[in-house]
Amino acid sequence: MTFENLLYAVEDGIATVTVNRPRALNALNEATLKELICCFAGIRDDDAVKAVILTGAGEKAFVAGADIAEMQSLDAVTARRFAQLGHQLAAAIEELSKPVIAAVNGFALGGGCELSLCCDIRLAAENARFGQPEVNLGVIPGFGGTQRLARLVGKGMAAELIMTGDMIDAAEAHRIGLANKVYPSAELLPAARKMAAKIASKGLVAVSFAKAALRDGLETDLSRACAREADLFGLCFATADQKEGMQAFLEKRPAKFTGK
Ligand code: CO8
Repeated sequence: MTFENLLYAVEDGIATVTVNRPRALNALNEATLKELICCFAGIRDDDAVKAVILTGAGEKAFVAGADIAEMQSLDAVTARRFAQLGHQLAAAIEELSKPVIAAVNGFALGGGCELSLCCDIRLAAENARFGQPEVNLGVIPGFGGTQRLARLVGKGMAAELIMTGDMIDAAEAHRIGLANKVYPSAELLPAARKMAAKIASKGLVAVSFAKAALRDGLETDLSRACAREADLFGLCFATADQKEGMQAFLEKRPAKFTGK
């Protein structure tokens, strides 16, 4: 797959998607959002891809938000459509059966922070900065920030970030649970690849069911969520990977998963 505003590479079953507009700190314009949606559809359909890393080009930014120059002239109708495009991308990432790791290599602001929130795991470089600065522009987060940030770090912390527009550094993001781990910049992508490879070595049907249970469970009450988990747990027993995983344990050897 080739794109104007993205770099795309697959190595050893791990796809790396790099938002590539460094001159605008990788800000998301409409064209880039459409390319990301198209890219994740391709990833969904490519059996060779087992895990995904999402990052930004250059040393300064993951994604510094939606493209303010492009957004400036939107009206109520076109702004809603733009936000819906963001939600379409969020759904493509969250409904993907493969794990997606955000490697946050600098500014993750506004739509950039929200993009990282759609990913399953966020790893941050020491120079990462997270924030929802929309109030500084007279708007609110429009790509799920008010919802996903509150679900991840709690309503009070989300309210503080969204209402003050303050940026936080990687250490603080880690402290509040927004970043899973923090690495020196040069170690971020190798660490993301290592984690992606580790997940890709597991039973991938189980990994996708775990992703679905986590995602769907947070959308509903505890008893329905546990029922969903039980359904998916049961379905695991229809897979070859369950048989291989348990057999391998009992035979004291590493499992050879096939993703079936
Ligand atoms: N949009 C467009 N251009 C941007 C953006 C952006 N979000 N961020 C940076 N740029 C551009 C700058 O205009 C500048 O361009 P130029 O060189 O042509 O003047 C270039 O990138 C470099 O930026 P700076 O010179 O400003 O670099 P600094 O190191 O001085 O500052 C900052 C870095 C602090 C990141 C600063 O650029 C900044 O504050 N950027 C804006 C951050 C922001 O407010 N983001 C939120 C945008 S609103 C949003 O995301 C709402 C999402 C809701 C809907 C989304 C649907 C998908």
